[in-house]
Amino acid sequence: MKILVINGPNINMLGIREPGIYGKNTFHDLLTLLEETAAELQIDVEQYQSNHEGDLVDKIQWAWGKVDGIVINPAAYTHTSVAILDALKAVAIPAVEVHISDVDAREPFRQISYAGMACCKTIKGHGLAGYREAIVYLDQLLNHKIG
Ligand code: CA2
Repeated sequence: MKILVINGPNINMLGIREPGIYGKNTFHDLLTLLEETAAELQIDVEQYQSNHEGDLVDKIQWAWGKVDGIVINPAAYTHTSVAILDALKAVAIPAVEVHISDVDAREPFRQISYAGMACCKTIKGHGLAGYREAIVYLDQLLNHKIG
C-alpha cells in the first residue's frame, strides 16, 4: 500500500507565521507525523510539496499506476485550480482533501474547493492530525474495511 501526500504552496512555511490559524507545528513536524503514521500502519507514505501549480499537476499525473491513494492539501490552489481538479479526475486515484484550518470559518473565497470536487472525503480544521486521519481513512477504504 502506497499513499502519496501532496502539499501546495507555503505549507513548507508552517509554524513560522500565523500560529493562530495554522498552529505552532512546523513542516518538519508534519514530515515526522507522516513517518510515524506510515510505521504505525505499515504502509509506504511519500510526501511531496511544491509552490508551483504545474509541478503539483505533474506529481498527480506521475502517481497514476504507482500509488493507491492520495492525500492532498493544495493550499491556496484549492480555491483556484481547475488544473489540479482535472488532474485528480484524470488519474482517478482515491483522494482525500486535507485543510489544517477550518476553511469554512474563514474568508468566503476559502469556502470554494475545486480539488475537493474530485475527493471522496474532506478533513478540515483538525490541524496536522487531519493528515493522519486522511491516511487512516484511505488505508481502511483501500483494505475494504469501510465502504
Ligand atoms: O488550512 C489549510 O490547510 C489551507 O490549505 C492552508 C493554505 C490556505 O491558503 C488555504 O486557504 C487553507 C495556506 C498554507 C500555509 O500558509 C502559510 C501562511 C502563513 C504562514 C505559514 C504558512
